Amino acid sequence: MGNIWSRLFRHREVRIVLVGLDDAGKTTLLYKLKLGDISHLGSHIIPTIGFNVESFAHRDLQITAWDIGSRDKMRALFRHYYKGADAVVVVIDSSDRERLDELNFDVIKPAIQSEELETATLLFLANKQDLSQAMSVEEITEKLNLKSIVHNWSVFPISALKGTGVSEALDWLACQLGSLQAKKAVVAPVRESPVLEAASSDETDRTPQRKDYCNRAYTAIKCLFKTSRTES
Ligand SMILES: Nc1nc2c(ncn2[C@@H]2O[C@H](COP(=O)(O)OP(=O)(O)OP(=O)(O)O)[C@@H](O)[C@H]2O)c(=O)[nH]1
Ligand SMILES: [Mg+2]
Repeated sequence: MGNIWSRLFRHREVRIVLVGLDDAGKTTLLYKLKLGDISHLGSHIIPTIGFNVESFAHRDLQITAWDIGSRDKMRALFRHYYKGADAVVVVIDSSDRERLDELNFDVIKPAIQSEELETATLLFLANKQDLSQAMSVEEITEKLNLKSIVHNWSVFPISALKGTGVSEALDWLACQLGSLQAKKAVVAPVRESPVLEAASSDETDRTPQRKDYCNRAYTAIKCLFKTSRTES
């Protein structure tokens, strides 16, 4: 009985590493995940020298997240943090078109070629979506050639500063790392808002909603498949 109880309610411990270029928003994301409200931090988040590490619960996972400072010379040190990592989260400044090649060369390529990360999940976060000049997920996927990656990966649009998109991305990640609670959350049907339903007589107004259903259904199917493989 005790065994079943602890299997159902245990917090599985996982380790994730946040990487990217400097100024991408890794530390902002780390504290958003840890604290929820970061409005009081204001300008207290300064460029990271070395690393920050924080632990927090998400669904039935206990996540330890390592946020590695990414000024030029520090990027060579990323690989030292990869051993034992369940996932790598690549935080991208979506408003910075100029540095996508640098990101690919200095961060993404070394990560996907790293032996330590052969079985790790890769989560790409298109951060700073609150900025008007932010690139879309589609544009980033194409420019970084993400579809050629053989790892288990996905990309989500977020704003670490505002918190938008963060829980969806984290649910996807948790799901890939075996969280039963995250699986239930993404499988749960999205209720259609009566207000939206009444207001959107025009077919085109409903397209984003349908797209959302499709995205969630796709995530749920992938998630179910993944979890059943983990369980068997
Ligand atoms: N507009 C906007 N700004 C953001 C967002 N996330 C982070 N920033 C800003 O981007 C700047 C850099 O954020 P950090 O979290 O320090 O970036 P970092 O990736 O940790 O950078 P290093 O420590 O140098 O590697 C700060 O001014 C943040 O306020 C976001 O979602 N939207
Ligand atoms: Mg930082």
